[in-house]
Amino acid sequence: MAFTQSPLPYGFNDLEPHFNASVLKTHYTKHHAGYITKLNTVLEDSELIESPLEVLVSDLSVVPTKKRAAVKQFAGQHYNHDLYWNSLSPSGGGEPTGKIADAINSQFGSFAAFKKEFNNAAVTQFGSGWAWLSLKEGQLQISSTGNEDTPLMDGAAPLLTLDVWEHAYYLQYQNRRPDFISAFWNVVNWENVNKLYEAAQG
Ligand code: MN3
Repeated sequence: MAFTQSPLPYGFNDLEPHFNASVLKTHYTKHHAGYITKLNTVLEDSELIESPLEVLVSDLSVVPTKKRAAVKQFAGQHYNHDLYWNSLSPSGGGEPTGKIADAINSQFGSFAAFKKEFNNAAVTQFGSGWAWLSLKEGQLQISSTGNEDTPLMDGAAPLLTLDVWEHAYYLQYQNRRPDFISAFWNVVNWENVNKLYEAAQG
């Protein structure tokens, strides 16, 4: 059983006008799908193709040295994009709800302060990468990573991510990454963040 792409949990048009259909369609059908194809090609002669994705991403020691760089790249991208699609929702946006709202308020002081710190991580990530909200040792943490790296590699549980590779926004926002980040807050899937937060707490 090779790695497969989960269906996008909404239609390509459903995040308009914040994220337009051409951005989503190209991103999902070309970029994300392409990473999965490449991951399967690298592992086509290996039992590792049966591994849970999280295992490959969090522990590369199971991968033969000569395949390690490619697996890191493509498995990381596959994992990150899966979380990214689930971080977005047509009925998302607005203030956080549920337990994550309480945790954000108690740790960052307010949603506004949290948002400012997350925005800063997303804007200042130089070049291609990701902005994150994760849970590590019971604490929420905001971070950014380059390329395909993820806080999962560092033992944290990712809860929310924003793809800040140019392919994620250039078709709609060109070089205006801050406008893309502002648009993101209109479609954040707080329900999914809460689900992952509760799961990460065990
Ligand atoms: Mn991407």
